[in-house]
Amino acid sequence: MTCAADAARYRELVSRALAEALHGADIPPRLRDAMGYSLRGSGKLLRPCLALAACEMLGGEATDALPVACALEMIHTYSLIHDDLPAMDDDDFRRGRPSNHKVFGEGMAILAGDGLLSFAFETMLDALSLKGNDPDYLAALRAVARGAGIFGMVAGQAVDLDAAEADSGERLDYIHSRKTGAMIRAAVLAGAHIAHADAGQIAALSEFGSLYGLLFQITDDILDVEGSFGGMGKTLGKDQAAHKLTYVNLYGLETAKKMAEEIAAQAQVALEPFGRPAEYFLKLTEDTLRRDH
Ligand code: GRG
Repeated sequence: MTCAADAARYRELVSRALAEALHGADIPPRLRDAMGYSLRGSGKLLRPCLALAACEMLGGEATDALPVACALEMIHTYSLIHDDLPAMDDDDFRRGRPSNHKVFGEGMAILAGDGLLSFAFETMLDALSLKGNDPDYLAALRAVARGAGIFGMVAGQAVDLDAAEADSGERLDYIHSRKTGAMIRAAVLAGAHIAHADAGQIAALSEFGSLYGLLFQITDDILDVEGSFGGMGKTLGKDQAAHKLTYVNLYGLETAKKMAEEIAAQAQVALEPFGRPAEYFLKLTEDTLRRDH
């Protein structure tokens, strides 16, 4: 099977499972609508795909990682809903449509995010229970919790909120390794744990996940300058205008592009221990370097 076919299969699996996740849930209809509006938007499903691909690369079944993959997308979606709020990044558009709070109001958008975060953990705990509390499955949950929480994405967002101006590369790395990188790394590690990865495989994939997360963020910063609304589905140029701490603002566009090339090469080296089965990740790294959305 080709990488593109794998990607399409992963997306199909995750989209279907996400559509079913809230179906018929006995919860307030407007809350369900607000959660579903963002969860079933036109996101790339990157984090779920990373988890499924890591699991399969190490000989596991993609379906075993599916609940965790869905949970990753729920957590990612909550973070986007909250990030778009006026108190945070104040964005009116996301994934090519009005942001959640523009449609449902700020209060309901906050609750939709809260609901998705809690539901993500409920989804993973139900799966853990079905797996007889398998310690590797538990390690996957822990990786997700760590990536999403106060040592990961929330920490990065907290520091970003206070960093108005582009100042140091150290602070930039702190923010992005947590705000964007931690969930990406967690997705790869979670899939690997579910496939019962050994310590060496976890170490190599931790390195790959960190490098790939950094590549994703640098290319996101580049696309904030060079991308289009049609491709990215959100307002662009805001970071530039606000002199936000981004790779482009700190190092300049050309240097940021060179950095992306170097990080992509390092990410591919980190995959060497896995040989041919790492083809999906090798191609993904290449595609991310050249991405326009
Ligand atoms: C609210 C705790 C909290 C955190 C918010 C994710 C995030 C942290 C903020 C979003 C803004 C941001 C960091 C953008 C840079 C990279 C990024 C995460 C882009 C969005 O992810 P994609 O491109 O989006 O995977 P889709 O829509 O495809 O899912």
